[in-house]
Amino acid sequence: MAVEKKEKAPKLADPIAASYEVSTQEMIVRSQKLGIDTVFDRAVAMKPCNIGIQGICCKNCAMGPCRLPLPKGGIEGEDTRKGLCGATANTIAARNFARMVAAGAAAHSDHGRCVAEVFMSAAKKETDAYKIKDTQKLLAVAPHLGVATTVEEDGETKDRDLDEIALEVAEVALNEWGKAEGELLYLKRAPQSNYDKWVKEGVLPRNIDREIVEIMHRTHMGVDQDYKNLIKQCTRASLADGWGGSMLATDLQDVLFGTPTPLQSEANLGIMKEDHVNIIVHGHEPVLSEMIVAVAQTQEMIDYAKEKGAKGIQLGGICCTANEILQRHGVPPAGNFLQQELAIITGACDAMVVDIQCIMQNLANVAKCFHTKLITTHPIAKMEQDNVIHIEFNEHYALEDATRIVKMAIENFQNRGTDVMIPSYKATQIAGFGVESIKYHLGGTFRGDYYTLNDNIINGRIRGVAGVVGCNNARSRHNEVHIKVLKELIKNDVLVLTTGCDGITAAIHGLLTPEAAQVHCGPGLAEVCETVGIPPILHLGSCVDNSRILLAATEVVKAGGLGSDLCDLPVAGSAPEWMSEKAISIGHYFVSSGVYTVFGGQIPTSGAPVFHDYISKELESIYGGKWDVEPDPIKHAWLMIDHIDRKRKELGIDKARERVLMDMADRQALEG
Ligand code: BF8
Repeated sequence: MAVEKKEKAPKLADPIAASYEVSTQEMIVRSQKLGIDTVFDRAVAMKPCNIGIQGICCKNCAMGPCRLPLPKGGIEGEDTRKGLCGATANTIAARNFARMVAAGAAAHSDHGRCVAEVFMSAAKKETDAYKIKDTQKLLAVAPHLGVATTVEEDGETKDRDLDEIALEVAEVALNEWGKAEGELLYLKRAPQSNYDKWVKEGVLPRNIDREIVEIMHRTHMGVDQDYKNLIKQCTRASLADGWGGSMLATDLQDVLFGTPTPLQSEANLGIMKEDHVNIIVHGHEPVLSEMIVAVAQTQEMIDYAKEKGAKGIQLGGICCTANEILQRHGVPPAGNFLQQELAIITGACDAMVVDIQCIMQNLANVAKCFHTKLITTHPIAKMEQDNVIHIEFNEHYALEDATRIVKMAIENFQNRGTDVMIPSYKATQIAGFGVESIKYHLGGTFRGDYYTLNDNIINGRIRGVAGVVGCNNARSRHNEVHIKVLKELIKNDVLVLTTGCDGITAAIHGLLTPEAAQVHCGPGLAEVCETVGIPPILHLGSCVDNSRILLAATEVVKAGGLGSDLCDLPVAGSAPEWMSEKAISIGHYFVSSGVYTVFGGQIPTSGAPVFHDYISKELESIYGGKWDVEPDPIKHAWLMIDHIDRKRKELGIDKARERVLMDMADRQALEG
C-alpha cells in the first residue's frame, strides 16, 4: 500500500521572539493567519551558512567555491588552511570584506552621483521641478569645493552670481567621481591631524569611482594577497564614501531641497489611515519622493482623493527615503527595514513607490495578495514579477511622473478590500537635526559653534557622544538590540546621534522627544536636554547623512578642549543590528576616521582570526579607530562607554566638574 507523503507545515516565526515592537508582532500574527510569509518566517525556515558568516568562503574563481572552516577547537600552531590557489583564510576574509566595502561605497556614492546629476540639471535650469532652494548652504558648500563665492572687481569684493556658483559647484562635484588627478576635495574638511594620517598612510582617495573599481581589481583571483594591503584599499574606498559620495549626497540634497531643521512628526505603522489614500515611499534617493510630497500636498490631488471617497492623502516612508522626507517635510516613517512587507499587509497601502537599496523582492509577492500598486522608479532597480509597475524617474519630467504615481494611488483607493488592519501604535518624534541645528541648539548664544556642547562634555554632564546607526537584521530580534543599546547609552549620559533605521527605531519606541530625557537619561544629559529642549537622541537623517556625524564630530574638535584628532574625542560608533554592505563601508570610514566602532551580531571576519585581530586591534595604532563586535546590547553599550571614559581620562576630564564657561586660554591649557 502506498504511503501518502505528508507535506511538512512550514516553520513560522514566533511573533514575540521575532520583534520587540508591538505593531510588528501584531502584523506578523496577521500575515501568518493570511498565509503570507514575511522575512521573519523566512529567517526561521532558512539558517545562514555557517562558513559564509565567518567570511571564509571564496567564490572569486571557478575552481571554488573554496571553503576554509575553522577547525573545531580553533587553530593550534600554524594556520595551514588554504584554497586551491593557496589563498589563506586572511586573504579570503579580507577580500570578502573589501568587496562589501566596495558595494557599500558604490551604493552611497552612486546615490550621490544621481543627486549631483539632478543638481546639474537644476543649475543649468533644464528642469522646472528642481531649483536651488537653500542658497545659504550653497554658499557654505562652495568653498569646500574650491568654488569662489565672491569676485574682485574694480578693487572691490563683490558677491558672485548664485547661478554661476551653482553651476560651478555642480561641475566640480560631478568631477569628484572620475577626475584624473589629485585627491577628493572634501578630505580637507576633516581635522588636520586626521588628514595628515591619511597622507602618511598613503590612503587619500583619488576619486570616488576609482577606489571602488580598484577593490574589484585587487580582489580578482590572483591579485592582492596581503590582508593589510587590502585593508588599505578598504580605507581609501570607504573614505571616498564618507568624505566623498555620501557627503556630496547630503550637501547637494540640502542645497536642492533645504537643510533640515528640527520638526515634529510621528512614526510607526499606525501613521497609516484607513480613510485616507496611503502612499508609502521606500528606498533611499529623495529626488522623486520630494516631488511626490509636493504633488500629494496640492489641493488638486487632495480634491481628487476626496472625489474617489477618501478623506485625504497620507504619505509615509520606509527606510532612508523615509528619513529624507521626514527630515525636510515631517512626513512620518511607517516603519524601518524589517517592517516593509508589513506596511502592505495592513491592506491599506494603495501604492508603494520604491527607488533603490534595501527593497525586498518579496514585496512583489506580498503586493500580489492585496490591491497595492508596487511601483519601481529607478532604471537600475527593477523587479522580475509581473505585478510590478515601472515608472522611470526622469528629472526633466519629475513632476509629471510624480503626478501619475499619486493619481494611480488615489484611483486604487476604491479597490481596497474590506480586510484592513492598521495597528494603532505610533509615537511622536522630534527629528530634523544636522550639523547646523546642533550648532544652533548646543552652540553659545553669541557664538554660533559647538562651545556649549564641548563645555558640557568637559564638565561631565555629557559623558560623551555616540553615533548609533544602521539597519535591522532578521537574525536578531527586531529593534531589541537598537533600543537596549540606546537606552543604556543615554542612561549613562551619552548623547546619541542617529541615522538610518536606528533613527526610525528610536522614534517608534518614543526616544526622540525631549520628554524622553527625563524618563531615560542620566541626570547630566537629562539636565542638558531639558535646558535646551532637545531629545537625548538627535536624528540626523538617512545613511548618507552619516557624513553629518563626521562633520559634527569635526566641529567638536574645532571648538577646542577635546583634542585635535577625531580619535581624541570621547566618542564611539555603533551599528547594533547591521545587515547591509553599506554598513560595512560606514563602519570602515568611521574606523579610518578615528572612531571606535562596535557592530552587533557578527561581522564576517571571525573565520580568519589574524585578519580579525588586525582590524579590531592593530588599526587603532594607525588611524586611532578600530572595529569591535558585540551582540549583547548591554555589553555592546558598555564597550562604547568604557572607550568614552578612556578618552575622557586621556583628555584629563575624567572627573566630572562643576560647569565653568571656559575661554580659549583655559582650553589651550587643558590641551597642553
Ligand atoms: O541606508 S539602515 S536597512 S535603510 S542600509 Fe537599509 Fe540599513 Fe536601513 Fe538606509 Ni542604511
